[in-house]
Amino acid sequence: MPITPAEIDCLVIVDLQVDFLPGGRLAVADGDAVIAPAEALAGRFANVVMTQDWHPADHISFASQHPGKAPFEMLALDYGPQVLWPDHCVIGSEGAAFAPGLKAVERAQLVIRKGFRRGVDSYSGFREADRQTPTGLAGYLRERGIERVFLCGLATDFCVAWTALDARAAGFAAVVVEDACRAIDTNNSLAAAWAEMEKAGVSRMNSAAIG
Ligand code: VGL
Ligand code: ZN
Repeated sequence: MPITPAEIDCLVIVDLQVDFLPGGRLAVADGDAVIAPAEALAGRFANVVMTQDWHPADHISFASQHPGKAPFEMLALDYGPQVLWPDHCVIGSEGAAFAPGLKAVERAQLVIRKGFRRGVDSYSGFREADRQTPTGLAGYLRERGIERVFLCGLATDFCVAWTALDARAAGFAAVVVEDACRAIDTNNSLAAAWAEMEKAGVSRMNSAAIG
């Protein structure tokens, strides 16, 4: 039996942005395959929120800011280990825009931008990488009476996973819609993310089961 999204449910579309799509600056393999299922899901939920990775040009997560470092290397920062990335989703750039023609943008009631502080990354739509600074999303969802979030978008092992984990930490039920996500998978990150999500009580579903 498919489950029907109700008023307590919210779809969270994570970072469906040009730089994460094929041809983008931090392209996720097969990333454009999530567009159709994400669009279909957006039409089935009364409540839709999107996140948008939104970095200043000199963001600390960019390998280009650390002489001698290359993308996908790790660096110890004051708030913990940080993967270094190619420059991506720079504020106002074309790469930071949502996937061209994405109709879900019209369905979205809120866009949460994250990672806009130079010195702190934010994979999660709820809390920055210092694990302290809130984005405001938990309060927004609570005020709207949301109890369960369904997550889709890019990338499964980073922004989708961290957002799902923080949804659980904030007291929401969390469901990752697997066929509507794709992963970066660097340094075993996908398996590690799923292990953490399972431990935290994040469930997984296919979009065919929702509607
Ligand atoms: C993401 C790496 C860096 C993501 C964002 O959306 O998963 N990954 N910034
Ligand atoms: Zn980023």
